[in-house]
Amino acid sequence: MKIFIDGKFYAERDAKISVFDHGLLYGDGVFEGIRAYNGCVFKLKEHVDRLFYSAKAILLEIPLTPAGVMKATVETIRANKLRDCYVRLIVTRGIGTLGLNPRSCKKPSVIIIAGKIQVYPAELYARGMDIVTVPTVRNLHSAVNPAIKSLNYLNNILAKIEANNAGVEEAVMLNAEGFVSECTADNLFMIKNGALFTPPNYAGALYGITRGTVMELAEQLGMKVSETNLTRYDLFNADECFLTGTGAEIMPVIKIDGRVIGSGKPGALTLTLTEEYHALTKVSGEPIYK
Ligand code: PXG
Repeated sequence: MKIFIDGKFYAERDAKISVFDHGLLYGDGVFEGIRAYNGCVFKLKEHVDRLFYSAKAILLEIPLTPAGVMKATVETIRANKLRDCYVRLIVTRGIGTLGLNPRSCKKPSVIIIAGKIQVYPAELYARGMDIVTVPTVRNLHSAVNPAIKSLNYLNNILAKIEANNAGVEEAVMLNAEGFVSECTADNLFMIKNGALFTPPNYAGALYGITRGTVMELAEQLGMKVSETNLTRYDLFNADECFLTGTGAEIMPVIKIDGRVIGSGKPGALTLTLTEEYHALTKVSGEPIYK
């Protein structure tokens, strides 16, 4: 595996960063999780744009232009001769002193890893997921805005541990007001009477790229799409529910906190949206091999 660090490629065992990097010391940095399908990087521009928005929000100056980051991403995949892969794009604050002051970090680092995709088993997509609400609430937008895809994922990791301790794979996270925000690494959607609903960013949701794609696909299918506050009651009484994320794509949810959702099977509109999503991943994206 060849890993991109600050403009050079390194073999896996030589791909190392300093213990004084504030990405390690404080989780000070931003990242993206991107996917390539059949030789094309899906929604590359959207991911790179979000990386720059996250960086701007934490006053981190990425030492490349957006076009430069896109080019480096494609080159990293090409260097690894991959066609279907998962890409982790990371920008850390860089090497500094042991104090948290970011001004001690003179040069942010850009790291790009193109690797295998970790996907849930096919049976889970066919059966649908059982999820639970967890005690850890989503970060306040007035504290660390959940729109920032930062290297500081403890909020999500705590929720993931709580879900795993309850014997399930994913968690519904609520915000401090008790409204639904999202899951630990996926956005959450519900369908009621043919209309699609998902929480807004101010409820603690990341502006997910898959979320945006699914909202567009639903509109093209003539569905009404709303970004609105949702309660657990709304989820329990939904006709269908699903998660979206670059890794998971669209995962049906069939049970929440012991309440069966809809028929207890992946819903018809969820399956239609999944087919449309897969079709789009096959025909769009930035070509890796021109
Ligand atoms: N919410 C959160 C908190 C996320 O981290 C999503 C929603 C979905 O966003 P996209 O843009 O992917 O549709 C994410 C992104 C992993 C992993 O290894 C998962 C994500 C990112 C990076 C790694 O499971 N999810």
